[in-house]
Amino acid sequence: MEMKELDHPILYSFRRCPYAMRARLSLLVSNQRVEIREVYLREKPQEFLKSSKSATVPCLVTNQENIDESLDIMIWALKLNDPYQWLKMPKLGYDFISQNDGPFKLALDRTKYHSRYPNEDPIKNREIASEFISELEKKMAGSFLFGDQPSLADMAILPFVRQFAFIDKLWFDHQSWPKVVAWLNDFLSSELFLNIQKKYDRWLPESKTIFFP
Ligand SMILES: N[C@@H](CCC(=O)N[C@@H](CS)C(=O)NCC(=O)O)C(=O)O
Repeated sequence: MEMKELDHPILYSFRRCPYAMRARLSLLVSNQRVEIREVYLREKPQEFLKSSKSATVPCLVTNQENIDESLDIMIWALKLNDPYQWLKMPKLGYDFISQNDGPFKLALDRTKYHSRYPNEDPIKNREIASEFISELEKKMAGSFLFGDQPSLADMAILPFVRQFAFIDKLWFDHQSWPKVVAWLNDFLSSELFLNIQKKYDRWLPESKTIFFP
């Protein structure tokens, strides 16, 4: 099959997905322009399904490869251009990301979507998720995990902490993790976050091209 050369990579994205958020954060900060295609997960377009092995967003299609994991998209973009040195972080940052993507996300889903997990106790799962937040609180070295500048770990984890916090924001804000609360609130009001959360119409094959950033 003949493949058309792309002028820009294509990002299949979904506004509210925390994995897609972190991909957009890195693409924005590294200023890697992509064609953004907003996918509705309930009605995934054929073009997306042909590109994404896992049928999950985000998925980045370049002329060389299809990158189907959000963390790999972050690293791909930052290796091209990392103006704020997000990649410069201690190994512990990668451990935090693994904990986030593994046990924390598992417990978060079992808290937030508890009706999908009738055999799971949402309170117990909220406690498990809270242990991770408490660990972040302990390690918070400044206004970010490793000091006063954000790293890959901050940006890879914040969209998930946001999702956990918004299950019950009042409850979240009243737990004994003030540094995490400030870290999240600063992120939510940042230019960076506002710029990755612009709304796009659902992509259809006949849609006109929309670039991000
Ligand atoms: N490991 C993937 C996971 C991405 C993921 O699970 N995305 C969700 C949306 S937040 C998804 O696309 N789910 C497929 C579906 O709901 O059909 C990554 O990091 O990119």
